[in-house]
Order: sequence, then C-alpha cells, then structure tokens
Amino acid sequence: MSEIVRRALFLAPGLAMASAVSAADRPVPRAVMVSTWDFGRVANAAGIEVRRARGSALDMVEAGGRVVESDPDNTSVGIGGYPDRDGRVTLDACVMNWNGDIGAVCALEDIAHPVSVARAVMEKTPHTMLVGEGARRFALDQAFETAVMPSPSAEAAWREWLKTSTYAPVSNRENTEWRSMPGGPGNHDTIGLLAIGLDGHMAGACTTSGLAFKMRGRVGDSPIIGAGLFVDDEVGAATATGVGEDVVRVAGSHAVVEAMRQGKSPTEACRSVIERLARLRGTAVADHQVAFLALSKSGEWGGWALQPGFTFAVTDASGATRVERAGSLFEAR
Ligand code: SD4
Repeated sequence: MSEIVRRALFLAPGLAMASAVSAADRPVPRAVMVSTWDFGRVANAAGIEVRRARGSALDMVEAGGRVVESDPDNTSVGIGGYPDRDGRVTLDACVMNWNGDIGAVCALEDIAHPVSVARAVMEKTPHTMLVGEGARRFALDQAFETAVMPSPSAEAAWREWLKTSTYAPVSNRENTEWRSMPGGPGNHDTIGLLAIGLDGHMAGACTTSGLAFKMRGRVGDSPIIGAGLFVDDEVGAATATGVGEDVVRVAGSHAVVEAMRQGKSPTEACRSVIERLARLRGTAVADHQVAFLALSKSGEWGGWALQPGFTFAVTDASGATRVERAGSLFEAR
C-alpha cells in the first residue's frame, strides 16, 4: 500500500471525518431525494414538483436529470457538455427502477435528453442498453428532441485543449485551480439522482457527458448499472461521480448498496467503498476524484469521496433542501 493511502486510511481518519456533516446536525429527518453536486438542488426541486403531482420515483429522477441536461452552462451533463477529443459530444445515461427494470444509453449524440432515452430503452425495447449510432437512431425514431452540440463555449474549450491535447482527468476538488483549467469546470460533475416515491418505492438515474476530451468511444461508469447507479428497493440506492474507470473497477454503486445491506449507514457504506478503491489502486487514485452518494430505503442518506469538495443536495418530503459536503479520504491540498 502506498504511503499516501496508508496515511489517509490509518493515520488521519479524524481529519477526514471532520469535514462530514454529522447526523445530529441534520435538520431533515428523512430524505426523499438526493442528487450529486450543487446542481442537485435544482434537480431535486424539479423532482419534488413531480412527486407533489403524484409522479413516481422514476418520474422524479428523470425530471431532475432533464433540468440539468438542459443547462447550456453546465459543461459535464447534457447540451453544454464538453466533447471528446474529436470534438463530438457523446452522452451517457441510465435509469433503474425499484423492480429491477433498467435502461441505458452510451455515447449518444445530438439528443438533448439522454436520461429520457435511457428510460425509453427500458420501457419500449426488449433490451437494457443501446450505444452509439443505434442509440441515436432509436432516439430519433422515438421523436426525442435533438440539440446541436458542442455548445459554442464547449467548442471553444475543446479548441483551447487541442493546443496541448494532453488528456488528464482533472480532479474536481477543493483547493485546486480546477475551475480555470482546460477541461476543469464540471469535468467531474455527473449528476446522479436517487428518489423515494409517495408509494415508498425507489428509483435512480445518472446522466453525463463523461470526462472531457476522452477518447472517441470511451464510456465511463455512469450508464453502467452497478457502477454509476444501483437501486435495490429492499435496501437502498447509490450513485457515483468522478473518474469512471475507477468506479467500474469496484462495481462502485452496487458495492455501496451491498454494504448497506450488511448494516452500514449510507455514509459508512460510501466510505467503505472509497477505502476499498484506495487500497486496491494506491497512488493510481491519489489525484483522482471519485465520490459516492447513497439513500437508504428508510430515507437516510450519506456520501463519501476520495478528495474533499464533493457536495450533494438532500431534499425531504416538504421540499426543504440543503446542500451538504461529503467527507473524504484525502485531505485538502
Ligand atoms: C465518467 N463518471 O464518465 C463520469 C464522469 C463524471 O462528473 O462523473 N463526471 O467517468
């Protein structure tokens, strides 16, 4: 085990814990929707509106995902997403419902709402995943809204990136200049959404443009059930954000849900999988961001990350929302 991982795991747990919001500080007793990052706030607002209108948990997470996909200023999800190294925006998304129904799209181009296409794959095809041109053709056949991508500012960022063409996932963490780096803003800002409907059933969704300037054809964790998202209506649900290659290695979201099944709280479950990833990969993840967010069947929630700076939005049945900051394995640098 590398020194950096050993120190983080065994010598400084108190410091890492200090950054988490303790359960006692929480004004919201039971969450009905949680979503990754600060933009989870607007996503949850949309989801709660749908819940008030008696929509299902699946309707909630789809509505929330669509709001973020529609934001042209968001460079990591939907129409504002940064392109791959060839200048093409390729979108990944998945949904999972309480009964094990799943749908996903990978490397979808020209379509505004991949989360809705993923849902349509689930509801209207005999399959669970469509990729690339096949996904695009299906979306067009189903008359999904198209969009011109990349956006002018995403294209400008790509042209700037072309000057060096150096690919390195930029960690979305505190105390770095990531916002001003090419590929920095939103580079690790997938939205994952987990919800509990009025009937008590759970659902989840995950949608992203993936890592900026990735290789053409690269797919991360976000559309992969068990990696970027997993829902088990007996136990709870989890979602992931960050470097997808790392999340896939530990089947991250599934691992978090299984840890909850064994009795861990959502926070502890997320933490256990982050620590497992760090033990497995050592220095290979020392500069990466990976974060998990979980919601239990009874409405407890929690998150944990490799690096400081991971935030998520928590909303209760009344619509009250707060953005929390997760604890992390590594300290701010
Ligand atoms: C991916 N996990 O494609 C996604 C990227 C991400 O915030 O989370 N961005 O690997």
